Amino acid sequence: MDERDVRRRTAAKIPGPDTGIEVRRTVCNVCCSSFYCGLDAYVKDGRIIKVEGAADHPLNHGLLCTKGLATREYIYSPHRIKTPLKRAGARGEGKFIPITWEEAYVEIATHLNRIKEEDGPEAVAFFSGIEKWYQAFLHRLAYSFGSPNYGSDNSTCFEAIHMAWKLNAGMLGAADVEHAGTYLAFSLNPYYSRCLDAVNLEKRRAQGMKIIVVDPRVTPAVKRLADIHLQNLPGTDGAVALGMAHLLIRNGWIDRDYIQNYVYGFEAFSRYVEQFDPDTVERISGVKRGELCRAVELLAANMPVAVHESVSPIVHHRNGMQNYRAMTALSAITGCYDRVGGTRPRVNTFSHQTAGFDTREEEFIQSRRPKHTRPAVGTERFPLWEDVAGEMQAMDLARQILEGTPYLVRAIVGFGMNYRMFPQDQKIREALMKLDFFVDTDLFLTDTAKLADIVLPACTAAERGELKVYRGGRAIFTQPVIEPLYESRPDCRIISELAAVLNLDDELLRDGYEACIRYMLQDLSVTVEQLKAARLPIPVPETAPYEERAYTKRGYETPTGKFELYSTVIAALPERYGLDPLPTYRDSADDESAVEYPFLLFTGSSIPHAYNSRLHDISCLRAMRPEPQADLSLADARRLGIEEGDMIEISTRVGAICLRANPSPLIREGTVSMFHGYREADVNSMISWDHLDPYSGFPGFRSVRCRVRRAGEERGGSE
Ligand SMILES: Nc1nc2c(c(=O)[nH]1)N[C@H]1C(S)=C(S)[C@@H](COP(=O)(O)OP(=O)(O)OC[C@H]3O[C@@H](n4cnc5c(=O)[nH]c(N)nc54)[C@H](O)[C@@H]3O)O[C@H]1N2
Ligand SMILES: Nc1nc2c(c(=O)[nH]1)N[C@H]1C(S)=C(S)[C@@H](COP(=O)(O)OP(=O)(O)OC[C@H]3O[C@@H](n4cnc5c(=O)[nH]c(N)nc54)[C@H](O)[C@@H]3O)O[C@H]1N2
Ligand SMILES: [Mo]
Repeated sequence: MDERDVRRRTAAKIPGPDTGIEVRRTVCNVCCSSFYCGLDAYVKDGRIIKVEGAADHPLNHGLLCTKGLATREYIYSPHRIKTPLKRAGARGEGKFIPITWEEAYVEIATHLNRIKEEDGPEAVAFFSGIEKWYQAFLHRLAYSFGSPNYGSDNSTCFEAIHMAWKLNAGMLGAADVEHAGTYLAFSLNPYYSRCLDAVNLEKRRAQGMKIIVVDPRVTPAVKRLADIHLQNLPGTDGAVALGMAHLLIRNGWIDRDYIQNYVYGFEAFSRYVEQFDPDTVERISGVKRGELCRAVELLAANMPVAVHESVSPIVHHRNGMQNYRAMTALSAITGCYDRVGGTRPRVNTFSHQTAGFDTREEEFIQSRRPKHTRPAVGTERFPLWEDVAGEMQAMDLARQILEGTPYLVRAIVGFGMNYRMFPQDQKIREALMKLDFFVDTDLFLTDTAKLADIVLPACTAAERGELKVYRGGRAIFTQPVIEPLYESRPDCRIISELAAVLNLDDELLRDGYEACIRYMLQDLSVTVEQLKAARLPIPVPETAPYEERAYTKRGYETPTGKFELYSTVIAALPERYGLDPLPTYRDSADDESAVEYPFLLFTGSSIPHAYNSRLHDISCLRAMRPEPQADLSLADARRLGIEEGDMIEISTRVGAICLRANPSPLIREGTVSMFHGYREADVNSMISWDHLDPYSGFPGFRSVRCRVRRAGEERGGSE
């Protein structure tokens, strides 16, 4: 082959000894909590020059979404932090000087150990953003340090769903889509948030599975998947579910045997749902009575029903946890819980993924849980929280820092912390400004990192090796495909090194990531060596096949051993909390302000090309929706004289922002939809930090009263 040929092959990125291009296997980690798609990185001279989906990977079969395809731009972003940094100017000024890792560690150890000595270990909180891969390690670090104050995105994401399941059935449930007759999907748009699920749902629909989508918006899922779309108002899912229960019970489309043997509180529940007749449900939720009846008929005729386990929209409301319990009640009264084609009980295997085998991850964390500490942040305010989540409810963190009650929190050790994920984020920002010491670890110098005293550079999944587990009982230990860029390090290495410099009595954590993984996998017959040598996730022999009703027969892990429609755990709480044992429905939006703030703002639906606050600076992705926008219905826009692209002001009792209007036929009248994550249109600055679900502490991100007007107009023109 002549030189020209090699040049052409190199330009075409063809791997081979002549071109010096090697294909190395890793995983895509942009959607850190959803899928870990197999990724082939084409590497030349230590640099990734191209990525594609791994064709032979059992999960994604070569597919990659827009976000994964931007992996190279993400890894080589000019905003990556290159070295550890130390604050040079005033806090928040964003001025830093580069320092060495050793200097950074000395600073961190000195400050944290001093604060611990002065005010106790609880005065130091450890907080992680949504990135999952190091969370168990950071949790253990907090515990070994002696602080119960480890918290994470769990304070706003998914964990309220776990709470609902735990109260009802003692453990998590997962919809068995593979065998369902009907898929009852409250809030479903996998085309944007869980792309691979969309592929599977299309296949299942072609095989005859019926799909009912409950969603305030008309989405690709509604268009491509739904047999019936119930377009409800945000936050009214509880009423819709209770209305379905009403119809199922009234028509006798329930499983009396199952109810009699395995359900607790059915009588009280069925009395309660009597009031949720289709007319009432229509009045509350906006779902037409005929549509509700049609949906219930469809699912009754196509059993078993699998109720979709949404990730967060259902629980991002002040009555969210209860709404979710109402949804899960449908599985119980139809006898579809712990059943093929219904909902299967599940336990997390590792790092928030369910793979069907057990690891010692939970023990890895809990064995270090400090005893006799002061209560973790938020756990007195939200009494159900700690038992389920095993961490602080960070929605109370800003308040505790600012007020200093019941005790001082003076320092935060942040990993991937993004203050903008909090409601009324100016409060948590104010709290971060007030801290004696704040260290943040991230890939990028984010607005949160800019508030830190010390910033540590982490690396991406391509630059590290880690355990990943997969549905169907598979696992792999990935290998780095390139060296960590600049001076960045894998988070888990940083955590181990922190354990050492803080002089913690935790040998295992100090021994590093791999030693900890060996500990967690010790009961399995696969070895770390085998997992490391694998190109594809390999089967773990200890994976237990699902056995229908096995869990039911053993008795659920609830106080009564039954599926609790009436929660005995809630009933046992002191009355002052005012929490209901039945999955009662309440208006999630603050109705007192409905006249002044007539619109219902719901925020946070996933956009295809960004992941929360990530990827907004990647130009090829940003180009798809360059500016933040607010979607509102065509009718509302017409009434307010708003046209596409007009600047509008959206305001709530807490704040206001201006952004462009996107009148859309896909939105319900009376509602406004906005994506979160845009720093120049920070929707969370308008959502009160007190707008929280009293059961879970979750913020009501998706039902906030607001008003809308064209920007620059006097108040007279507003609505
Ligand atoms: N209004 C509104 N607000 C919301 C929501 C909503 O629906 N509406 N949703 C809520 C939900 S469900 C969630 S999960 C949160 C989002 O939770 P966030 O934690 O805000 O999620 P991200 O923006 O994805 O990631 C946070 C940070 O992690 C960093 N990061 C990425 N990978 C790594 C890594 O490997 N190591 C380290 N150290 N850092 C890394 C990123 O650069 C980013 O700065 O937002 C919540 N806030
Ligand atoms: N591309 C992309 N993917 C993501 C993320 C991202 O930012 N971008 N974020 C990740 C994170 S942190 C999370 S938690 C998940 C969330 O993922 P999902 O749980 O899938 O949630 P969303 O995509 O936010 O919303 C799904 C649908 O719920 C609807 N919805 C909103 N409010 C309500 C309501 O009150 N009731 C009902 N029935 N429907 C409602 C929305 O209109 C939307 O169409 O996605 C993850 N995946
Ligand atoms: Mo989330």
